[in-house]
Amino acid sequence: MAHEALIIVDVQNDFCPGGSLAVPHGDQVVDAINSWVAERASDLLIVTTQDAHPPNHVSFHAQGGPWPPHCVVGTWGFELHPSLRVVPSAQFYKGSSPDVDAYSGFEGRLASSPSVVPEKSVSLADFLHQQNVVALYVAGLATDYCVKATVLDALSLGFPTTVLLDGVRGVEVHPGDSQAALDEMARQGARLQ
Ligand code: VGL
Ligand code: ZN
Repeated sequence: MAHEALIIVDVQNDFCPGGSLAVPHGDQVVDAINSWVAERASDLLIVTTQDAHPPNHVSFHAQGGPWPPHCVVGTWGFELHPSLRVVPSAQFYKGSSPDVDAYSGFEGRLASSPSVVPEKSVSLADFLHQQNVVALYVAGLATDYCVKATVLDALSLGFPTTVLLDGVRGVEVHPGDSQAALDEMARQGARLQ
């Protein structure tokens, strides 16, 4: 049977206020996602993605990368926000190898534990195809990085894709980055809802 799926991108403690790479008002996406899911018909497939970095990840300042350490597997900051009230059908992890960064959820791999993510395990695209997913909704953090990359990959794979505007927030390293990201997603064919 054909399904629609919601991809919840990186709603992790480190991207919320109090975390090491806090997105302003990042925690506001949690209520928005909970409400949206509660109002949906039950045939919605839900998947989560998580940034799942080792302590020496290439994107961290100590390795010359652009970010403070964040979402290190095994830490509180890696965990999904505790108020997120969803039961995902599958959880995908990305950025697991020390020397490669990954913004898009489509670089994520299915694993039963985030500390062992086999490079050859099922990708998000494989999973969505196996489940006969025909359209996607995307919410989460951050609008101007991982949400944007995930949405652009979804569109290139041919999925009709809707961004839930209440359910996304951006880092805004430069003011206007989130709006520019949304404009780019729309230009590539995303529906903004
Ligand atoms: C992200 C910066 C670094 C994200 C991940 O989830 O948008 N941003 N790593
Ligand atoms: Zn990261």
